[in-house]
Amino acid sequence: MTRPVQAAGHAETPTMNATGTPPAPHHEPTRTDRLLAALGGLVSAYVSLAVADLVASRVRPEASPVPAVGGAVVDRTPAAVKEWAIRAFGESDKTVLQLGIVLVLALLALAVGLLALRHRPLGTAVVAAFGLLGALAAVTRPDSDTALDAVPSLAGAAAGALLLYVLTGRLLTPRPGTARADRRGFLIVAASTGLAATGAAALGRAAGSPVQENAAASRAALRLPRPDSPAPAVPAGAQLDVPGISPFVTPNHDFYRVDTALVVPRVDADRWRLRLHGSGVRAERTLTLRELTARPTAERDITLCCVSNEVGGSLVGNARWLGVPLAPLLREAGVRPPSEGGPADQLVARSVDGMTIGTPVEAVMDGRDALLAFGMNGEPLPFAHGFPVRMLVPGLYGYVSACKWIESIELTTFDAYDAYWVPQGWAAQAPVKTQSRIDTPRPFARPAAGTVMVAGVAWAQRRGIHRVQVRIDDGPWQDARLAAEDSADTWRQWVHPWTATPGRHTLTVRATDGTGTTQPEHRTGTMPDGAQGWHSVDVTVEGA
Ligand SMILES: Nc1nc2c(c(=O)[nH]1)N[C@H]1C(S)=C(S)[C@@H](COP(=O)(O)O)O[C@H]1N2
Ligand SMILES: [Mo]
Repeated sequence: MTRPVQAAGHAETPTMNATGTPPAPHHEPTRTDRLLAALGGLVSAYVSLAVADLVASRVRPEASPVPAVGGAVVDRTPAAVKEWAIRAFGESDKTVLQLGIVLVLALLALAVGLLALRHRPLGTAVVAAFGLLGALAAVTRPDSDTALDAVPSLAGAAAGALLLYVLTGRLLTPRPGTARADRRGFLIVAASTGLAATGAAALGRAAGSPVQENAAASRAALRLPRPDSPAPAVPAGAQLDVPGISPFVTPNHDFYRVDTALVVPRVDADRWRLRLHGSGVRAERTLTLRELTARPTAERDITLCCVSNEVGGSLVGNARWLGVPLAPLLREAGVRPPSEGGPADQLVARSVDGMTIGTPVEAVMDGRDALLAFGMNGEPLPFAHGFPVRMLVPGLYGYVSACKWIESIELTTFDAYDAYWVPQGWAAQAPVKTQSRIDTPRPFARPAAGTVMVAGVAWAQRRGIHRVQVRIDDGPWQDARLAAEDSADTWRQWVHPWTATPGRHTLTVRATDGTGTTQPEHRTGTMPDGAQGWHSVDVTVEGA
């Protein structure tokens, strides 16, 4: 490597360097050179990420540096910050995180570009170091099972480092016959590599990833079996005819999504296996999807909700799931619940991306419809919702029951093992709390005076909704009309026709569950085991 002429250097007298060629005459970098150097850092970083992404699409999309580093950041982020992110950005939280990472990288890239102008080998080495960091993040992700995952970051870093070295060289080498940097050479190299990387990335994306194509093909080929135990028909009166109310069945594309995956795992169903093992399992076994779907199947309507759902929040949905009852599968393998003397009180489900979710064995085996589900509203699970198989246990929040992309089930104890969210401060066991929500009118709506339909949904899975009441301002509680109940495991719509008078009003709702318990007034936050409290909405009724 030839030693570059120092930008702000002190080696004023030209000396022979290691290769014996005379060094180029010295010139001082101008402000424009420094600007270009920073730009060179940016272009190098961009090319580096594009190359890494292209290589990752061939190896494993999750091994791309931004999602890999993002995943490592997510896992090390304190729970309170994650809560805040979910609250502030909702389902865009992952996009925001990745944008944040790209922004930080861009700032670092500008700095590295400037550094390289002062010290070319050092600047280049910093790029290489970032590559190592990305590679380390990729291979230490829980879903990484091969050192190949380091390749995208390393390849990207190599490309980026080389480019930075070349670009900085243009700025340090005077244009022939002048004392000025070869800016034209710089711009030509920067523009052509930037364009080439963009083109390659676009081509790579258009070609698709072989890994993902197999998964998509396996999903397209999956024929859902007919349910041996069909869900009872949804009663006609379960869906109220009120504009603005949440539909009784949440369409798949509207179903909320909460998980830690920066790249949605796309599992090839043909290669998928579910391993069942652990304490009290007499016959450890591994099932293929074909073996699983060949078992007796059940179809059930189940409302799923997230522990991070605040009072009035939208992290809840209701779907018709098709799957295999989990309890008989466990019994066949020799598992008994603690109430029958079984040694394991916790079932730990692990997903292909390393998520772990701990569920009480007693709950799974107490007769409720705990499922290993592969169908959602009549189609194979969407990738974002856990294709090919996820768990569902009515009455428990998703983080303690609903493992997506499940790959193993281990029987253990709560004493012996903390699942993913538990060390972060969330409760190890978390039955769903009763919630009710006003869907319409929306907050700060301005309905006209007269009859206004106040309506929404309420849920208390396992217990069912017994009554919903609405209060206008500080008035008396009035019973809302309940839609027909589908099952105790599904949410229930309700409506209250309100004779609205002009002015500002506060509408409040509360529900009573099937055990006769009414939601408490006082609101609590979502940590550690779910929010509670009454939902209210402020509206201004327009005069006639
Ligand atoms: N593998 C995996 N499964 C997971 C999660 C996750 O992060 N990873 N999140 C859980 C949480 S917190 C919830 S609320 C539900 C959400 O399921 P959905 O995204 O299909 O609505 O999935 C659960 N299963
Ligand atoms: Mo959740």
